[in-house]
Parts: sequence; C-alpha cells; structure tokens
Amino acid sequence: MASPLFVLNGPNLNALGKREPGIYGGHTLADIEALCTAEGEKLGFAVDFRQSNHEGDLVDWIHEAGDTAVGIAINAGAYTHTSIALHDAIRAIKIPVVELHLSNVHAREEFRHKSMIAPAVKGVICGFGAHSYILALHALSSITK
Ligand code: DHK
Repeated sequence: MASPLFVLNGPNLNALGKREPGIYGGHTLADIEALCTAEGEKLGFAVDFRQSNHEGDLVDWIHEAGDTAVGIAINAGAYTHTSIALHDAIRAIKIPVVELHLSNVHAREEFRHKSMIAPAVKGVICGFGAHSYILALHALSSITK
C-alpha cells in the first residue's frame, strides 16, 4: 500500500512554464505533478499534489496532512519569506516536512535569503529546478521508512 504524501505549492507556482522561465525553468506545474506522481509510485508514495495562491489554504492543508499523510514536500513560493502562519502550522504537526525551491534562493535577491519556515522543517532543497521536487521526495523516502 502506497503511503500518502502531500506536495504543496504556494503562490504564483500555477504560472510555471510562462513565469520567468530563465529562473524557474520551462516545466509547467502539471509537468511537475506528473514527475512527482511517477517518482512517488517508485518510492511507494501516493502523491497528493496541490497549489494555492492563498496562505490559509496552505495552513489548512498542512493541518490535513498532519492527520492523514506521512510527510510533506512544500514549495511555499513567496510565503516562504514572510509567513509565520506556515511556520506555526509546520510546528503544529508531527510528520516530516521538506522545504524546496526551484531556484537557488541564496543566489538571488537578499529578501529571498531568509526563510520563515526553514527553522520548522526537516531540511531544505533549492536550486535544482523541477528536480528539486524529486530530491525532496527522496529525502522524505529516506526519513519516513
Ligand atoms: C518560488 C517563488 O515563487 C519565490 O517567491 C521564491 C521559489 C522562490 C522557487 O524558487 O521555487 O522566492
């Protein structure tokens, strides 16, 4: 039986493919969902892949995952840098959370260097484009089995 795993995506990630492709790559979010679903199957995860432009949706989904899933991979988009609510939601659950980013946020503007959620997660992956998602699934596989 595959273990349920949430892959959560925050604001503007629905625009991947047409949004600054030099930074975020040419994959659409649907492409990334397909990659995650396929890799998840290999690793024994049933991937529940979601995106919202609204902070409260992400908070609700983190709580839901805490009750129903074995782990979370999250690209919180710009909420990474601002959201105490996401930090608190992650702290409120017991399952492991991996933070990920397509771009290397540390090689970009200074306001992207700080993550509000990093202190609450198990680990952080950034800079590998769509492959960051695959690396996050492997990280979760290694710590949930
Ligand atoms: C995505 C975003 O939308 C930005 O706000 C972050 C992240 C970086 C990414 O690289 O996936 O700063």
